[in-house]
Amino acid sequence: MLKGLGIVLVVCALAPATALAGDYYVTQAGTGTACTNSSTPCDLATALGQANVALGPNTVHITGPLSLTGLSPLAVGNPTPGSSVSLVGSGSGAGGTSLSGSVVLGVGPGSSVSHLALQGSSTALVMALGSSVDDVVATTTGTVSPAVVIVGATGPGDATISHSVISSPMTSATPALVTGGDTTHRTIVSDSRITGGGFGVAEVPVISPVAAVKGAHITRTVIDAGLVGFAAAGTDSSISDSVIHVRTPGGAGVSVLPTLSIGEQPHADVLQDTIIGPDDLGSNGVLVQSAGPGFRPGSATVTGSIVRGWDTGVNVQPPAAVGFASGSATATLSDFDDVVSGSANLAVDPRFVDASSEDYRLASGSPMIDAAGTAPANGETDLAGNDRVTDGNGDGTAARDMGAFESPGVAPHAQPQPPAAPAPKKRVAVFTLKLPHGTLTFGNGRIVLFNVGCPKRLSFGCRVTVTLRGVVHSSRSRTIKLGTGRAITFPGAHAKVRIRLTRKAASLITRGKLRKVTAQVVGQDAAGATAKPKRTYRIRYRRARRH
Ligand SMILES: [Ca+2]
Repeated sequence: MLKGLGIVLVVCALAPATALAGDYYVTQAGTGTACTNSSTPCDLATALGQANVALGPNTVHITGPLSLTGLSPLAVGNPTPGSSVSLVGSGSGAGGTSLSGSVVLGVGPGSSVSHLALQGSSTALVMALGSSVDDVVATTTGTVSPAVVIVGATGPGDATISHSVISSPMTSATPALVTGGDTTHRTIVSDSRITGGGFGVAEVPVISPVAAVKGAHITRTVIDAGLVGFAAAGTDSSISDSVIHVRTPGGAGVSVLPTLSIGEQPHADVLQDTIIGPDDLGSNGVLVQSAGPGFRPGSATVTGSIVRGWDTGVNVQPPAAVGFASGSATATLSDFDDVVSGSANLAVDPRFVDASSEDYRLASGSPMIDAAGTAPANGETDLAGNDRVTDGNGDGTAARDMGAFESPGVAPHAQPQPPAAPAPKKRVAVFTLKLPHGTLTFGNGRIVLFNVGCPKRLSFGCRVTVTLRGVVHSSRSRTIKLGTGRAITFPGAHAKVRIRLTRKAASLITRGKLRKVTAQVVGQDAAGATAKPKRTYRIRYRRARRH
């Protein structure tokens, strides 16, 4: 990948020329030499050669379909005279501009490329810090080079990639996109799609004595990767409003790499993402790798995300050997296969529209809707371009949905009108119960059921509601299905049980006939056989109030 550095150096070595700044024109049949005249367009290499060395800013227009193959590296921009070049193709799709070869384009600082397709037998696009691309399809057909690489040890600005498609073969072992940064500049990716066999996106770890390298910011992007979706090594990497889909056993959605201990601690923010794994042993939704001697382990925060199909949702890797150190991670307002400790995390079926066809939008009634808090959105829209913070459940409060997609807002439900003359038997007493503190974990249950044992004598008037981490599960039966998975953990401080009884039933309590009920969690194995109840809690009423 370091061969890409040569592209920028070639740009710098070009001799200054006397061409005027302004617009340059290219067509498939262009043969002129005065490229600033649209009536006598040039070929691409000639136009870029003139624009790169003229005081700018300059724009190279490609008009009409253009297809060039076997290109040697072409440079866009030249920092030496202080000019910038915008190369504007005639479209990234069929009938647009298509360039292919070995290393196809190198984009210098301050310059940009848009509306074209690049296909490289090795790297297709090399970008300097401070350059940008928009509506570019960059593909490599090789399996040993990234499709796109960001290079440059210092600014002058961020490298930005928007509305673009970056892909390498699924048989590739290298990242599709290798990002770059310095102490003040980073790589910014938005509204794009990245496909890679080994890694989707990888940041180069700090392997030289650099105090801190800014991490990539990725938003509203789909990463479809073989082994790792996003390998993060910057001091403030982030991925938000995005989908990561990893397909290889043992893979990871986001992996935070250790860096040299001389640098700042690497950190990754995982915010409002949907991270889907291969559902196999040893895979990790978010992995914080341990660090060997001389290296520093990173940290990760997971917020408002759906992390499903992983052996472990959030894995802070234990020390891999003697002398290794572990990093840290926190998770809040997120949904996992198994409940992860933290604040307001869930382990319930997110109810995607159609996971089998990889449609990870939320179905109507999904428990992910409005479950990720009322904090302001990262950006104005979700991955699909819909408004981000909506009232999706009609309770009158706009809140984030978990995951990359926000459900449309619905009109607040009308407040129920009290009946004119409520029958006494409809009135209820509500008792809020609380599970004892502690953690309850099942290692082999495939289906976890929560049984609240309404005593038989009260079964005529017992309705059970279990509120687990803010999500209400209600049933007239005595069994509530809470989720599936290899294991499920109920942190006691967040699990509440409500038993709604008729007044007649409640009178038994007020008269001291019943002082406690039993809540019971039962594991069920893959064959459907109900295992013995793992534990039974005796639950005492903490308080009672009448409604
Ligand atoms: Ca919402």
